Amino acid sequence: MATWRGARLREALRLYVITDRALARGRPDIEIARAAIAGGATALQLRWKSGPLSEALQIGRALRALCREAGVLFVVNDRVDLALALEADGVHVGVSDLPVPEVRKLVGEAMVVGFSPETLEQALEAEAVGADYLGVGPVYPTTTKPDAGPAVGLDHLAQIAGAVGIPVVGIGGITAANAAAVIRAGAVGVAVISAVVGAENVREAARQLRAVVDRALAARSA
Ligand code: TZP
Ligand code: MG
Repeated sequence: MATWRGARLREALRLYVITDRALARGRPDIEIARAAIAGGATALQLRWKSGPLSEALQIGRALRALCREAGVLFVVNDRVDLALALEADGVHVGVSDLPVPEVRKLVGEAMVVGFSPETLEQALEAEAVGADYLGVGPVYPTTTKPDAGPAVGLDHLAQIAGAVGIPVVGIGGITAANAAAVIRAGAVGVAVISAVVGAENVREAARQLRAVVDRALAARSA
């Protein structure tokens, strides 16, 4: 398995698209993923919240193959067992999932471990115990994840991104209209569901977002 660390991981976190059946307008996850990758998605996360795991495994295998072929980081949300079964590149956990040290014990060193901290303290702790990247949000209000809590805002994101050495992606309510501000706050990329998965033209939505992120990153390093 190739190792996604350092600059390679930061590059892979530019446009992080997360699957969501409910928002996909009946289109299969694989179709959404193909279009998102064609538009410039650099990471894809399988987010499976309900339904049989056997089906998640089947869909995940197709997504896994697609991402491998395209050189896109493939991450599984919440489920370490599913990530291992799919030989995913990464697994992403939150404060209600298995703690990062336990996840690391299970997945080994090669797999990327992402974590969603709710506080600066949790962010620093996650870095200390070996998380590879952080997802911080919801940056803006979102209805996609009902239990995500109120928007944390750009200042919270900037505080965490400034305090840790690992890459941070912003998540929650991010669109092409507000993604540049997320990058200016210190994120290496944006994680999105509705802005891409819910778009009528998934490829074009991904292309626009990717262009905004690329431009903002280039301006930051100029
Ligand atoms: N975690 C924090 S906000 C969120 C998740 C999974 C939902 C992001 O979805 P959207 O549609 O991009 O706001
Ligand atoms: Mg989770």
